[in-house]
Amino acid sequence: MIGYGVATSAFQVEGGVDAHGRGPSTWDEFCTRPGAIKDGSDASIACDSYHRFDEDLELLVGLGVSAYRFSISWPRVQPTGSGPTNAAGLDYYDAIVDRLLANGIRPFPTLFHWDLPLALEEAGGWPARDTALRFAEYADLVVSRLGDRVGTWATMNEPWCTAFLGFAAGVFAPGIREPKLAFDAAHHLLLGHALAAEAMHARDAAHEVGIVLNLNTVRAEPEADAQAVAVVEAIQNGIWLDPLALGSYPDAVLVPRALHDGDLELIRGSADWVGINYYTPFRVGAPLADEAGVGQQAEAFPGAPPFSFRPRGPLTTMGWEIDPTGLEELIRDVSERMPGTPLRVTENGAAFADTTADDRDRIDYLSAHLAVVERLHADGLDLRDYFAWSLLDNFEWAEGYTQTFGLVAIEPGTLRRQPKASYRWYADYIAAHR
Ligand code: IFM
Repeated sequence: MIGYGVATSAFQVEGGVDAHGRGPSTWDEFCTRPGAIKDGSDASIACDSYHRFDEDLELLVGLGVSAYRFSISWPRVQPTGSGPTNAAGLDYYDAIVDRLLANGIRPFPTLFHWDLPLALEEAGGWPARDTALRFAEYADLVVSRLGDRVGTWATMNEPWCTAFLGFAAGVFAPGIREPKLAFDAAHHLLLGHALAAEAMHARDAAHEVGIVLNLNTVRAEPEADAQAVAVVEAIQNGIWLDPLALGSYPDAVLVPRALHDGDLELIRGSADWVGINYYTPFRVGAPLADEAGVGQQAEAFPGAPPFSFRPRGPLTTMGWEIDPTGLEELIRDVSERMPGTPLRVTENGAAFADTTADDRDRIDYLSAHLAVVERLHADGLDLRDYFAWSLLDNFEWAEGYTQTFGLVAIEPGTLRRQPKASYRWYADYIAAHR
């Protein structure tokens, strides 16, 4: 049976960045840099979910979800990323877990959704091996507190974004453009996942520890450079799936300098399940004459010969092509590359302008993608959950508040939650498919 849920992440919804001993994160700092966030905003208040979890819970109950995917803020739990725990931070998530369970909702936490404690970023961040070790300690301390009630865990969310948008394109925190560091960061994110899984399993072998990846179906336009297509595929998908499934890095990518003997043996087989975040396929074409093929996103694929992304309409306001067949191809591909590994769709959704609360375009998007999930599940693929992104309109990273993915809008100023038509539609869908 598929579990239907919704997803959020701590930095995007919580706010309360100074509350009860939370330390600063790399994203708090990144938001202060002129030009880093499109609308000059930050996430200091966001949806204020830190203080309004009651309201969010009411929305979750109204939807009838079987699971809620949220993330735990590392700097709230361990303000400097190592050393003493902030008791108030752990208490906060402990209460969330209890309240979800009391309402029949399975807590589905992610341990790292990009908000690295700033002290760790200043000590080298993910390109430094020590960050992977600290992550495993943090994972262990969270599981030691919540592990009696939480059985399924995600370690990392979309490590590609942290590594390649953060260290190659430089458009995400920490805003660095040194591709070799991106490969080192990628390796340490995988290593951190594997070390955390080891520590969590040592506490209780029954914990199901997975990793959430933003994988993409990569489509080649006729004039595309084959090597560019291979590099895009390898950096988006293979650099994560191959070490996890095969214990090796794909030929098309630079082998990280950070690789030590024994690391790949540790990483191989370390994911009890894989979460797929799918929004759009990537269509790779020849470079465009006016920009020599190097757009902001192309910089996130170091080593690729010049190319351009050529999304075909219809597009969401993120400029992402809408194509549910890409989800089907992707899930089939991942299930072949990771045989026997349960899969989940851990994020899927769309940003639209939402000029009225009647967001028919989002309903169409979700229903088309859910139809794929139902079909694949009926075909016998081991697909366990589907999470719509997102419960709430929230802080969309470098896009600030300019992109709205929520089933529920947030009224500016009052932060009042205003369910859209898609919220009611999803509630009906869940009720009909339970
Ligand atoms: O908002 C993000 C989320 O944090 C990670 N996955 C993609 C979403 C939409 O861009």
